[in-house]
Amino acid sequence: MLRAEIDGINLELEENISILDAAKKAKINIPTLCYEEGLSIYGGCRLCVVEIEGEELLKPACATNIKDGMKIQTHSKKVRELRKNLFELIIATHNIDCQLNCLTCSRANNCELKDIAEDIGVSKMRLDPIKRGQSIDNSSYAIIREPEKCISCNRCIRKCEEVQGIGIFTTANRGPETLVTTFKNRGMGNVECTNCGQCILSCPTGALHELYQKDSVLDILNDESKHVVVQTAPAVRVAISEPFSNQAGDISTGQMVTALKRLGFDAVFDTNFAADLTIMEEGTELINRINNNGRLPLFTSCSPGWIKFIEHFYPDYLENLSSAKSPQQMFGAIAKNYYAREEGIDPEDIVVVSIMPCTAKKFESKREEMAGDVDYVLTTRELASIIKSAGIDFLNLEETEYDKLLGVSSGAADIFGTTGGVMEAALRTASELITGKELEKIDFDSVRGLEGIKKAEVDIDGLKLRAAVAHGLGNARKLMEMIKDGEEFDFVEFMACPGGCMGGGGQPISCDDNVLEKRQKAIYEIDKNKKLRKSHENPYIKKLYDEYLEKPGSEIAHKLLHTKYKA
Ligand code: HC1
Repeated sequence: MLRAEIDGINLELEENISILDAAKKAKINIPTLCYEEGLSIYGGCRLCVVEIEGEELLKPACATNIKDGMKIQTHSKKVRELRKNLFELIIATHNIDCQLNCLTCSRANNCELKDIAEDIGVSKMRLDPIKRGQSIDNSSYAIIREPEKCISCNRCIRKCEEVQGIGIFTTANRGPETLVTTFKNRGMGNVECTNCGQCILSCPTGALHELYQKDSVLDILNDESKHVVVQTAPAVRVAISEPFSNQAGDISTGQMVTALKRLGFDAVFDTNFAADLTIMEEGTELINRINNNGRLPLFTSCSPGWIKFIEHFYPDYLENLSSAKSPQQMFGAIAKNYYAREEGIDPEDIVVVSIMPCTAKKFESKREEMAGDVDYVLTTRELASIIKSAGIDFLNLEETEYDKLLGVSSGAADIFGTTGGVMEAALRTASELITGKELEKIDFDSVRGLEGIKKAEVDIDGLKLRAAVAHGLGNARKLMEMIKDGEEFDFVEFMACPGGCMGGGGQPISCDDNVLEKRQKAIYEIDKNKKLRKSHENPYIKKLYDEYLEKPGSEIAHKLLHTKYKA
């Protein structure tokens, strides 16, 4: 044990703890900018400097470990003055003419710079911002980069490289001219970006944000000739309230449906209905591949960031991907065909809008393999912003149920929103369809939790199904290497984002360190409280097959719900 004193508070601390972490234990906030929990220490911004007794130079708290007997001041006069000067320098290299641009900035409502300026006590800027003449990168269907707003904190670089295992960002130039850019400045749409949007969650300034489609959706809602239907992804309902309440883990399904109705959507449906449908199609494919010596392991195909990843880095394994489209795309196909027929609406007049926790879903909807199933994709953040600007008091809304035909789903569909959920949903259905018996225990604990790679062997009446789950592309790469090295599985769930979709790049940006745990708990809570907990028991899925699709894997199901990815 070490002993140290921080701001007059005596602490007993374990070895190898940074001053920053030790201060947190003493409930002392030290401002940081380039630091992010879970990423390597960069120590570039120096805003977290502290004064250590007996040392002349101030030291960065994130990069300096506690030594026994240390006496530290985190907010002395010397510290505060240096922080102020450093902050002004950082801001000068960041073309945030905040007075002009704040109103339209993507981080206007939760700006880290604004918070830090307040913490440090900056009241006026003495330096003029340096304009670097960088133009906006809008080469991607999912993510926009505004280099003039970048302060080179390198968090996007480290997130992309260390967590996602990709590394599309790099730095160019030196000193005040330093820039974060992509390889040969080619643009996000022309490098190996998977569109996962994890960089957006790390960017403190709004230099990275999704490609906005808010205005297009508002315009289409005003077009009387169109029948506009909306679908909401499993993970949106456990995060949409965060921008209103500043608190994670609340379930707001009913309020979200009410808000969408108030915004003027003609029908409010659930992606979860299509998640149940996915289980029927993907489960059938799995059983067929096992019974007919098909290519194994079967890989899930619902995460578009993961699809882009395998296309870029493991094209030899594309045949392992399930041919099932993602629930988002299946929903669009069913809305424009079955729903159109049932309601007597010309499919040309149906517009499908998705609300997704994911930036890559924007890209997915534009893929040529998807044939216009979905017209617009909004992130959870975009929906929150539309709700706010419509003056809707979200937290106090009454609850409404989804519209019926494509709005009823099982708990198995709800858990799609967390890592392990697709696997568990598939196991519930596959077990019962193979054995013809009701499962005694419906929860598959071995695929739950936030461990990066999970493995399980499930005994289905003598059939030993070897399953694996990976979330976050860094873990996906590790699991792919295990598979390349000969480790054998039958079915593998891959999700591009840490935590699965609940941690998607389109979710509200949270400062709660436990946000994923809280959202995950909420997802399992929804599942636990549902009467219907298995995809194959969804009566509206049965109706869809009886009246339209015939049976899982039928010719028409293949035409509408399946696709093939090319390298
Ligand atoms: Fe997901 Fe999916 S679960 S990919 O994580 O299969 O985005 O939430 O909508 O399509 O259902 C995302 C979430 C989502 C699809 C489903």
